[in-house]
Amino acid sequence: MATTSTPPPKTNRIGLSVLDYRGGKTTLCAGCGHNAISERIIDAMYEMGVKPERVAKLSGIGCSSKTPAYFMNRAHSFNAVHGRMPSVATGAVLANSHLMALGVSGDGDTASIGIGQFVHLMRRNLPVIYIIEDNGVYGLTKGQFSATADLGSKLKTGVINDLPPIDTCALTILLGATFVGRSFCGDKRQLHGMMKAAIAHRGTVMLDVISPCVTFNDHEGSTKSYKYMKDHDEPLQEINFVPVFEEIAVDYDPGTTVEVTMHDGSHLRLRKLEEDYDPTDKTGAIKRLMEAHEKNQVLTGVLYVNTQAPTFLDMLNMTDDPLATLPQEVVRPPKDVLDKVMEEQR
Ligand SMILES: Cc1ncc(C[n+]2csc(CCOP(=O)(O)OP(=O)(O)O)c2C)c(N)n1
Ligand code: SF4
Ligand SMILES: [Mg+2]
Repeated sequence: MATTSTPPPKTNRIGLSVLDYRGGKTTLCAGCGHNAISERIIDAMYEMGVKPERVAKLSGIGCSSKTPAYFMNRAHSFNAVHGRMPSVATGAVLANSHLMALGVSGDGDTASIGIGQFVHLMRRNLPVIYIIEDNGVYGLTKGQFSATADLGSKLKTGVINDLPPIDTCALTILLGATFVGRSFCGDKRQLHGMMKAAIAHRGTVMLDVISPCVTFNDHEGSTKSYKYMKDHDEPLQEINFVPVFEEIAVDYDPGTTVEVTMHDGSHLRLRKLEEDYDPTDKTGAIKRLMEAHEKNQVLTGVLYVNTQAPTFLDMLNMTDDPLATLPQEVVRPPKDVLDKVMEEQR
């Protein structure tokens, strides 16, 4: 008699199924952009075959900062104080350089209360993937404008924002982040490619992902709504990422493609939609962002990438073995050496 059996789940190159990358059930509002970003993180980590136990999820406070609970429940996790995730991330990476640090924050957590810590993280080129789930408001505290809200954007109550926004991409390109991109949670394909490249990058990745707050900032007059993004999204490139463990199939006309070789040998292919856009040109990237603001465009894609800059770990000349794993006899001078130092002070 024939028996029916369910086929074994599909697995990645380290033998894990996508279920191994899942987390708790989301408690965010249905349709919140942040949920779509969690899904892209799950897909990218699964496809890149990242061991969940190697990942340290870090966040601050906000709806966005709650999301690490909704993916990769086998990873390490630290929910820091509001706006203070960068210092926790720095400490974690310095103590254990083998961890892959994944910071998830909001526009309020980053650009309002957290701006002081954020700017110093960005100028160090610490290996960390820092994602801003950007909805232009403090969703968790019921929708006040954040520092990324655009000039003239309107709240549900009719209040108009009369302050200019902080462009986190222009700011972090200037500060020294080495992989800077902007995407939209509704652009599954683009965000997916960018996430995978972010995983392959060694240095600071800053991804600003426009992620509409359906409850407080998705109405007519908001510049961070699904409709506004659909009408004003200006993609710079078509992104194709080929991980080092996959065979490279040439599918782009080389004349219109920029290819970046990542630290692990993976290839990031950017088919230019704008002929003159060069993502390795820092000044050009900032200029193009400024021009987009003037035209009310939201420029998306890989805005800047630099795979040559030394990381904070290189600059500090850290040991290959993580500090956290070094035994006492290595990190602590023996008693006779300490006695000698004390003797010299007398
Ligand atoms: C020190 C401190 N100040 C203020 C608050 C209140 N608070 C909680 S979340 C938040 C803003 C969160 O906004 P954002 O980072 O954009 O996250 P979102 O909820 O929009 O995803 C504020 C002001 C707090 N928790 N702690
Ligand atoms: S309040 Fe806004 S940001 Fe928070 S979960 Fe709901 S839709 Fe998302
Ligand atoms: Mg927000």
